[in-house]
Amino acid sequence: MIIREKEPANLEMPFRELDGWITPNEKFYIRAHFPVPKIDLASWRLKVEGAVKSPFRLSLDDLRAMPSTTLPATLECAGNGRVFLVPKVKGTQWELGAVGNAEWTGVSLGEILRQAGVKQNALEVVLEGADSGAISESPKPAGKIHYARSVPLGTALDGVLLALEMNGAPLTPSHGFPLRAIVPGWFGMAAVKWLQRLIVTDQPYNGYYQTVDYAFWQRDATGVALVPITQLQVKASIARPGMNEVVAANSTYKVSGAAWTSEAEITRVEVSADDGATWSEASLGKQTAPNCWQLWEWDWQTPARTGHYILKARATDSRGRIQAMERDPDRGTYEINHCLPIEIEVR
Ligand SMILES: Nc1nc2c(c(=O)[nH]1)N[C@H]1C(S)=C(S)[C@@H](COP(=O)(O)O)O[C@H]1N2
Ligand SMILES: [Mo]
Repeated sequence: MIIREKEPANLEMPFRELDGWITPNEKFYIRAHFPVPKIDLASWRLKVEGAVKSPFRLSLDDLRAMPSTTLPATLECAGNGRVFLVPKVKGTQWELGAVGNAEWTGVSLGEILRQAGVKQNALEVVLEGADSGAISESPKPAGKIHYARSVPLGTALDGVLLALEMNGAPLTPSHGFPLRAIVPGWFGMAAVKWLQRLIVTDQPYNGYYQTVDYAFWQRDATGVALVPITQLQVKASIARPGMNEVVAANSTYKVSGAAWTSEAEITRVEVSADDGATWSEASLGKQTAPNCWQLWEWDWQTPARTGHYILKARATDSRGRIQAMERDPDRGTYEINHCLPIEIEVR
């Protein structure tokens, strides 16, 4: 793993090593804002509170005794690919590997909310982690805060898994043991780890990681407004060749990678070996599932002429959304899904 930060651990998978639809746990990127919280399992409870008829607490055994669901989902950090932004921006300088696809097992959040009885005026559910710390950059609240994020009630009732396991093994401390949220089709920041509290609110939640961080400028008929980052954006990413790789001239090179989107399927991946002048269609891997990436590959007849080349990949989804060639500056330091240039050397 590539170490982006030692403490808290922020680790990236060398994306060149992508070699299967499921990312093994030890290769799955780790993103954390604060150190892994110490959790005493004997006293740990998931608290369910706020705009509910009967607030309650669940122990780990209670959760394990509930009906369980297993589903695969792709998680991508909203800052994945940040190293490509020009000019350079602040934030973890992820290359391509802050993304992975895993099978998650746990309890549906909807089931828990139905047990608590959501009140008529409920609007959102705040997912709060047990980790906390002080923010260093302004604007910032004073003192320590917990990592927290919200989802709209509709998503909470139907589209969130509270996961106990990742690829058939209990979550590791870095990935959120004992319990984390998985919001399929959303960027990673919604997948709150070390869950300790679910708070049903009757107001929009304006927490730090919802408004100051993990937000972008959205333009519509009313003008421009800062809104929370939510769903994954259509994107194809090149695993091989890797950045600055040397490729043999006059040969066949299997260019490969993965592509993903949200609430749609990837219908097409194209690859360009001449910085976007011409495109060829890649073949898509057979394994797919909703809100999961799809692998793809393309046989490149490498040129006879040696030198510097730029590869790009471009995905299209079943809703007709095509990956943009140019960066949308309103996305700030997040949602880096324009076609990224992979510079290589043909020798
Ligand atoms: N409690 C808590 N949950 C969190 C975070 C965090 O810092 N604290 N980071 C989020 C971000 S930004 C991402 S991309 C994912 C990463 O999940 P992973 O480390 O299991 O890959 O966790 C999310 N959940
Ligand atoms: Mo993230």
